[in-house]
This record gives sequence, C-alpha cells and structure tokens, in this order.
Amino acid sequence: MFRDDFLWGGAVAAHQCEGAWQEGGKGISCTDVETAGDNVTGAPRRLTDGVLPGEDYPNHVGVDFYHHYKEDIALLAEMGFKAFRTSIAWTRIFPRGDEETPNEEGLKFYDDVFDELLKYGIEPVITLSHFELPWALAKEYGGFRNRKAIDMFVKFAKVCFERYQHKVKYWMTFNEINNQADPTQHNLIQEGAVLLKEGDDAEYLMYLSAHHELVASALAVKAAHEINPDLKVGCMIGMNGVYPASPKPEDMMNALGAMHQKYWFTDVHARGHYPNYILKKFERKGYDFITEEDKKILSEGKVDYIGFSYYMSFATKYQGRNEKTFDYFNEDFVRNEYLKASDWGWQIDPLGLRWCLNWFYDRYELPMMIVENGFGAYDKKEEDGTVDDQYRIDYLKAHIEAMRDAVTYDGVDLLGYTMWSPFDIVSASTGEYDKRYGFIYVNYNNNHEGDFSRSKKKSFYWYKHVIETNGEEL
Ligand code: P53
Repeated sequence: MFRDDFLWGGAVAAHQCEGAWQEGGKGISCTDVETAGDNVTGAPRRLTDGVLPGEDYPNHVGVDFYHHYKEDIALLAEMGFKAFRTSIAWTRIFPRGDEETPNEEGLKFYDDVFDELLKYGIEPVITLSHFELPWALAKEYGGFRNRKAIDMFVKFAKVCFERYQHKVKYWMTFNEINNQADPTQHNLIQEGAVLLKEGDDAEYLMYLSAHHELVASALAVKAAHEINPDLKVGCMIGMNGVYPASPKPEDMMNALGAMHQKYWFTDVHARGHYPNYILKKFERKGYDFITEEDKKILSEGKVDYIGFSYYMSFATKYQGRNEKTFDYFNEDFVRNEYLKASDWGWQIDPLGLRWCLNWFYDRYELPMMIVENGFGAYDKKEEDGTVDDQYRIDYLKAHIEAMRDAVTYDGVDLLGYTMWSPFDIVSASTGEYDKRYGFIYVNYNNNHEGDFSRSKKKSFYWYKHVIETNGEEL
C-alpha cells in the first residue's frame, strides 16, 4: 500500500526537452556541443569544440518544451500527475556560470513552468544539475576539477532556493553523480564539465571533481535548510544493482567491489563522510585532496532523502585482474542469462528494483524517491495515430509491482515515483529521438522530420488508472 500523498508522476531534464538553446538569454551548455549518436550503427555521441557548422546537435531543439510546456503540463494533469520532475538549466540562470547576477528571463521561465504545474496541483521536483553545465565552466575553468566550480554551483543553488522556495519543496543536487565511476569523457563532461586533456589521469580527475561536487552538494543542502527549513534536498544516484554472475565466492567479492566503486557517492551524501574502503583506495593511490574544512562541510550537509533512477541490473564475473582490491572493470560485466534486454541492451529486471530499494534502506534508513524508471523503445505509430505500447506498460507494471512489494512486505519508506519520461524526449546516452519513453508521443525523429505535435499512446490511459487507484490496479 502506498501512502496517501504518494507522489505519482514523471521526470525529464531541461536539456532533453526544452530546446530553445539560444532563447531567453540562455548560455551554451556542455550538451549543446554533444552530437547525436546512433543505436543502429553504434556511432557514439561526440563532443565538439564549441558549436560547429554542419553538426547535428539534438539538444538545441529538444522537443520544444520551451514553447509547448502549457500543452504538455495539461496532458500530465489529465493523467492525474501529482509530481513532475525536471531540472533548471544552469545556463538559463547563469549563462557562463561566473556572472555576478542571474539572468532574470531564465528565472522567469521557471516561475511560469512551476506556476503552470501548481495550477493543477502538480508538485515540481527539481534537479539542479542534470548533465547541462555551462560550457564556459568547462572551457575556461576546467569544470569541477577546479574548486572555483564549487562556489559557482552554490551560488546557482542559492538563487534557485531563494526564488522558488514557496513553489518547490523537493530538490536534488547532481543527477546520477555516480555515472562517472566509469570516467569516460562523456560521463565526465555530463557530470562535472571536465574536459580530458592529453596526459590527464581520468580516474584521478573523476575522484577529484566528484569530491568537489560532493562538497558543493553539501553546501547546497546546508544553504537550503538555512533559507527555508521546509525544503528537502536529496542526492540522485544512478542505481543499477550489481549481482555476482555465480555463487562463486570470488564473483561475490567482485560484485561487492563493483557496488563499492559505483555507489560510494551515496555514503558521502547520506552519512556525511567517506567510507573507509574509499579512504583506503586514496591512501594506496596517494590522493590527498580532502581538507579538514571539507570534512566539516560534508558532515553538515547530509541529504534529506535518497533520489535514484533504476533501469536495469548488472552481473559481474571475477576475471582475476583485481586480486585483493576487487575493484571493478567494465570487462567483468557479463550478460545475465535470466534476463531479457531492451533494444539498447538494457537488461530488464523488475525484482532488482525491490533489491535496490532494500539495499538503500538497509544502509541509510532515509526516505527514498524513485525519480527515474522507464522503457526506451522504438514505437510504431499506427495509421489512425495511436501507438500500442503494451511492452512499455508491461515494463512499468512489473516495476511498480516490485516497488509496491518493497513497501508492503519490506517496509521501505518511499515518497514517490516519477517514471522516465512522460513524453518522448532526446536520449541522454545516444542523443536519439527514436529511443522513446513517453506516454505521450512526440512527432519528431532522428532524421529531424516531424512537427512536434503530441498524441496519447495506449500507456497514457493505463498510467492514468494506476494513479487513480494509488497503484492498487496495475
Ligand atoms: P537514455 C546511463 C544508464 C542509465 C541511466 O537514459 C542513464 C544513463 C546515462 O544516459 O541516464 C539517466 O536517455 C539520465 C537521463 C536519461 C535516462 O537515464 O540514455 O538521468 O537523463 O535520459 C535514460 O535512454
């Protein structure tokens, strides 16, 4: 049984839906210089040095939410949404990140969006940094490898808390802060505006900039509580539980090692200090960037709740590379023969969601919010304009059932569920339009064909009923 005020809803991020990349005084963000990838050819997204002619930058147009938000929010209200999660594009508020004063036009845009939501009784749930940091922060300051980024972020956060404190109660600081545990250029730029240069040690830079982000996050939590004690600030963890590939003890230890390396970020956010297994790693590697002042800040800025996304689970097999430390290597991840996968290779595991809810709750005993969960698929629009997306209903139904069991049988404290994404948007990992998650079809595709018109899929009516019955009838 879900609580009476359970926050049923959906989630998006500004850069994946808004478009209008040069309107309202917005500055260039790091995703504005990321090209589209392609799941069919396997071509990855590329980061270009500034906006170059002839390149395809899908986030420049998104699905034009900037001009469609009233229509979109009306559709969410029709489904009975209680909450809508989006992000505030940092570059609409501070176009370069280092300005003295915020951009009023940007602030006004989010006032309008929040007012529109509140008109229907939909609660905005807001992420401050969701893969869209200022490009100037990356180019001119080195992103979060530089401590100056901490001040820039905290300034941005304070402006938002002050301005929207009476419209937004639930906040999150850095979206999927732990994706960078795999320190690829894509992950480092999305998380911390870090550009890798020749000779850089990506792993070191990841720990350094993640540390600065965690300090910035703790300062933001503290500031929010000072500005208004009613505000709740959470972390946002990209959670994909790691199973051992077999009961072999080494596989078990490998899975534990992977869990440590991928999720230590949560320990810092929730407990206010680093776990010993990471401090030991820093000792071995000679990393020495945590100051006494930082420790104090972390201990004073513990999060109020755990926000997390869940799409899939992983399995890992010990290959002997990491004797003693059991550090994880991407090559150790193997297919789980018990699970099916999406067309993008994401392994579908509803019960894994229940496992993850328990894992978080056992460790932290904090309220939780599932702020992303959804099924990216190729949809087919029929002649009559409908989309029969039963596979999406099946996916969501099984996951909601698992989370309901976690509440009913395990007693985890769950505040809400915002699925990803109520209307189709641009994919974050591949930059595609054709990877669709929505209950609402957006007429636009990878080839830039379409007029952005919106229409309801079969799942639209299904989710409306789920909300109506507070998750009793799936
Ligand atoms: P897309 C990787 C693995 C799981 C979730 O992802 C991830 C990522 C990074 O892309 O990201 C989250 O669009 C993220 C959203 C994103 C969503 O999952 O790649 O917070 O911005 O769109 C779905 O299919």
